[in-house]
Amino acid sequence: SSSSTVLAFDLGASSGRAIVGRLDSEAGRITIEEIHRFSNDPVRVGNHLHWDILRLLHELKQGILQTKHRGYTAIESLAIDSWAVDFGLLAANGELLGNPYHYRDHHTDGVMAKVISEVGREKLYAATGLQFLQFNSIFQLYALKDNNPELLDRAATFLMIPDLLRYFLTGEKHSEYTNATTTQLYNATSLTWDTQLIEQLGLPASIFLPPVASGSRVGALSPSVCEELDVPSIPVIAVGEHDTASAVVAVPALDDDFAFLSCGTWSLLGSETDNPVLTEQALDWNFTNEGGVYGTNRLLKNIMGLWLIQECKRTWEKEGKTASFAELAKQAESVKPFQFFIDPDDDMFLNPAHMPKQIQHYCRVTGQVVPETDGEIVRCILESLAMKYRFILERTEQLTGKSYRGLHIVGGGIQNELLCQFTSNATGREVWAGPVEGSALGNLVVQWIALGYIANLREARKLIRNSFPVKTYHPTGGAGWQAAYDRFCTAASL
Ligand code: ADP
Ligand code: LRH
Repeated sequence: SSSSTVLAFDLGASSGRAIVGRLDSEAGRITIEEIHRFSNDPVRVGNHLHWDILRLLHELKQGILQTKHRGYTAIESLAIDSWAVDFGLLAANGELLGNPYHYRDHHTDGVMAKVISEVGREKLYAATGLQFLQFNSIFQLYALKDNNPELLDRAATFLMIPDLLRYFLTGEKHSEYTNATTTQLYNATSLTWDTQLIEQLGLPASIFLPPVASGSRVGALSPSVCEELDVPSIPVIAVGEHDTASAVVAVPALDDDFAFLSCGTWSLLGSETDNPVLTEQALDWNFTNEGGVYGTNRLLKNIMGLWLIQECKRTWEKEGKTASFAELAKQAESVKPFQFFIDPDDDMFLNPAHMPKQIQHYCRVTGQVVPETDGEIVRCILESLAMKYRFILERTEQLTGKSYRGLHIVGGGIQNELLCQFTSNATGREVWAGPVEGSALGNLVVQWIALGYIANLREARKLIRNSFPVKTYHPTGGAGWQAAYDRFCTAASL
């Protein structure tokens, strides 16, 4: 038949969703229905921050139940994608050891410097192609050596978050390629775990499973899950299980060379390249090379993203104020432009106790006007993000030697239209916003490629382009943004 229905679970750091996708090959159209959405709330226990992994499993099961309740009786497959770098460790008997740590946990503070001094910055970059972020799996594992050695001693298997949840659903243990490349323990050239590096750091090489290619069939819902939920067994596919890999699959680009911004909790800005870019300049600018589906490479940089706003919102809610993301953007809109800038990527913003105060602190110590109202703080964040996007977009062009007419933005962040407009203004280029559910769509289409319904990545992008609206933003506000950019660079010491 020419139509197919599959299920995607897309877990972001702020929320997760279950989305059913229907492909009508004859009409060349995809339609989606969100059947379940849930917040993803990390839990602080003592001094540590963990993911609530069993609750996430519970929510996946609720999503599967919803397919039944909504009459989707012929789901051909399902797949999971999620944020990168985090993992669980299994004991020899297959049980999960401890609660996976959240990448913003402070157990990796200071660890990166130790590992760099042991291995060398150049050597680590040449091997893995990965940007240095203090929470990469390599630093988390190294931190465990000191803080929780019993856990590492007992570990038999390393599974990243989607691998782990998939294992809970199927009983099969597999490591998926795109996510493995975010650990900083995977060799970008030999495309295998870097056993030499792993052993040099005194980590157990035996816990890492050889990755399966994205788009592989990796089992089916286990008898125990089927019995519990009273559903038929559904085949499970390992898609680009890193959410950013899936988001970039869904960029509805017409050009072969395009720049993208995957905009959610994080802002990931860069371009697809045929091979990892491991130059001195890329290392110096700390760009990353992450594995994509079907042999693609993503050259990009993490920008702190809407985390800054999420954290302000969470803080204000604790203080008894309630304003939605849309309302906060509205408050920001009426604030006078270009009064205060931060470097969104300053380490001080990774996980501060009080985000609004941290932003005020940054402005104070850099000798700027200090934002006081909630609207002013949000304005400061949005303008600073847009400026940082310009900065990284221009560096991306220098690294690839290409120039980009505009910027594709996908993800939940496109609902912030002010941010999209600011980004167009700051970059002086068109912004093409959509689709909003980028990662889930990338997840869905790779399932359809695996099932034989879509020929390849190019066809998948064309289908997405034909099926979902893309909103174009044109630069406005002219010279003001140019002059302000120089002030941003000064405030951010760039
Ligand atoms: P993740 O997958 O990382 O959890 P999403 O892609 O779901 O993140 O994007 C969530 C972000 O989108 C929120 O942090 C918020 O800033 C933004 N957002 C969502 N809805 C709106 C809205 N109606 N108006 C403005 N911004 C929004
Ligand atoms: C975005 C993301 C990003 C990683 C971060 C930990 O959700 O996967 O690509 O760097 O989370």
